[in-house]
Amino acid sequence: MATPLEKWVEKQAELTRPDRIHWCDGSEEEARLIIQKGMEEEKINGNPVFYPLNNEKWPNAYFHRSHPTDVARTEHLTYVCHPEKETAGPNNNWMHPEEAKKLLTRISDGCMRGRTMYVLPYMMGHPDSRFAKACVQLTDISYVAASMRIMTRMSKKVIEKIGNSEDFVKGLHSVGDFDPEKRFIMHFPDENFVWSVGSGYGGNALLGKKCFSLRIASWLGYKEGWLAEHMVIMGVEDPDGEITYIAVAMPSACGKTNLAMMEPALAGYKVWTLGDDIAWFHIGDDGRLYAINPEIGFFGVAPGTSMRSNPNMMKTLRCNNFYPTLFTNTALNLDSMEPWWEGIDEQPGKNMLDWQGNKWNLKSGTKAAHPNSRFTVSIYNAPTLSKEFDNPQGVPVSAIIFGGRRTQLIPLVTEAFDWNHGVFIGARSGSETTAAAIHQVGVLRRDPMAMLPFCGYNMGDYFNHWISMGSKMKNPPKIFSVNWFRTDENGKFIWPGFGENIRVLKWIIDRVKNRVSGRETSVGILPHLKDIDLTGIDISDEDLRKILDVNIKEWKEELEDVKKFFNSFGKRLPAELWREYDKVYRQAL
Ligand code: OXD
Ligand code: MN
Repeated sequence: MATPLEKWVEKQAELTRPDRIHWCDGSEEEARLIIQKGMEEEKINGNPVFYPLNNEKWPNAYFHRSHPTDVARTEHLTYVCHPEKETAGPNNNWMHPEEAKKLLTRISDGCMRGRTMYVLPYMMGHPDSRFAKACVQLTDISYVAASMRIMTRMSKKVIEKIGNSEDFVKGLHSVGDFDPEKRFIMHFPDENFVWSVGSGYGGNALLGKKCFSLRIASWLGYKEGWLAEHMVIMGVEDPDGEITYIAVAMPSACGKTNLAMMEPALAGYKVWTLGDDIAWFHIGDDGRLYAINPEIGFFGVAPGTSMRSNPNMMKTLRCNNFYPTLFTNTALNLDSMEPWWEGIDEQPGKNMLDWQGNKWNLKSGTKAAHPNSRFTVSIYNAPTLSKEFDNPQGVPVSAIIFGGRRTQLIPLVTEAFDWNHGVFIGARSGSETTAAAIHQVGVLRRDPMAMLPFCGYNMGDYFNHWISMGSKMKNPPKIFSVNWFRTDENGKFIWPGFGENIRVLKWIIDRVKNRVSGRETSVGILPHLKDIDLTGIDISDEDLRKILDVNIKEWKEELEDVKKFFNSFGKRLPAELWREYDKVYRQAL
């Protein structure tokens, strides 16, 4: 008798009609075979899916060049298909589930012809964790199969775990013919199902990541009393050897990965990495908030990554273990067969190809690597991996930080007065857009909790859920806002960032431990200048004052914009957030 899983796979195969079906077991040998198939048989735009790289310098690493139209998340083609539009909210594109399925059925008819369907069984979360979820994704491209094995706990044991149950998360993915006109990422939250066609890009095609672990999981969290968030999880060890766990929300390409594995510039501090993108939070019996990272890999932005900005990532990328490392849409040095990107430590070689495979040199006047070129690498390679990473309970979080890319206004660091004020800070957060999604780069958009593209339901309800989570915790984390990106009149960053950010984290930890007092302002609690440790860096008191300043006139403009944004959620915006808004607004007058 076929199991529900086997029946489901069979049904998808009847529609998509692959030549072969390969049930993956997650083994190392299988990963090698899949990559080999990508090098020798499968093609994108007439080119192999994978190229081998210099194994001595980049062990077990492979290069992938995507279809040129397929380089980032396509938010305008991403839909959340609740039965009611109102449930999806103004923050999501919506289509009725039946209509969406009809459309995708038409597009997917026979789409895997001539190809292999890979059946990928995987867990999001440690298999021993009661918060983990069993999932199965189908895909028709080796790149996605190989990437999913790096990013998730893929194993045939998941098939045994699912057994005869219908309770597993389903993902159906096909690259189709990469036609942007037939590209859709559709979510069916009530069925734990994601259907993605026309793209091989990580955020559109690795369905355990944004699609399940954020969009669908946020909906599950809303119904079941937990949170799925777009956050780093890190432990900061202080000179006494005590570790404080912190979760940090920042929009895409704002340096979350660098932060998660930072080499602190202050003596005696050490950062331990638990995750760079996704956190699932549950309230523990002790009334604290516990976080797990459901993933086991990094899908990070390559440009700007170097021994200066992120030495631990450079070591991670050059480490050899059970999992291969993939580079996507970087440039390629043809003499040494090494990946290259803007901001890496070495100069480009003489014989370079850009991310599209064209001859390139410094005079070409274009970027060699795509600004959203990526690496996919195992977290187990990281020298900073926390010893708590595989703890099925997760880690207790003492501080939540909301950040964004704001060249003006938002101070270097601010502490919320309490949980609800912290939720207000998260909800009003905005950031200047980057290349991680297809839209105009560098414009300010409100991005509450860095979840605007990832919240799988109405954000008004999501804010209510955050408020109610606070009321259920005896010991909620303190909430902060940070901004590393303030610029001066010449457009130069004022704060040095990277490993120097530990100076801000130190203040945050000192506040969590009640070691320092703060300065109350209308927008929150700010540090006294003397409490930011500046030993060993060259930043003037005047500059520090500037980035810890509260400019009331500018805040009034900001609040007007926040009001417009809040109004878009109508009655669903919680009264608590309007109360917090009014408090700040009144003081700013
Ligand atoms: C990511 C993103 O890739 O947020 O993590 O876009
Ligand atoms: Mn992300």
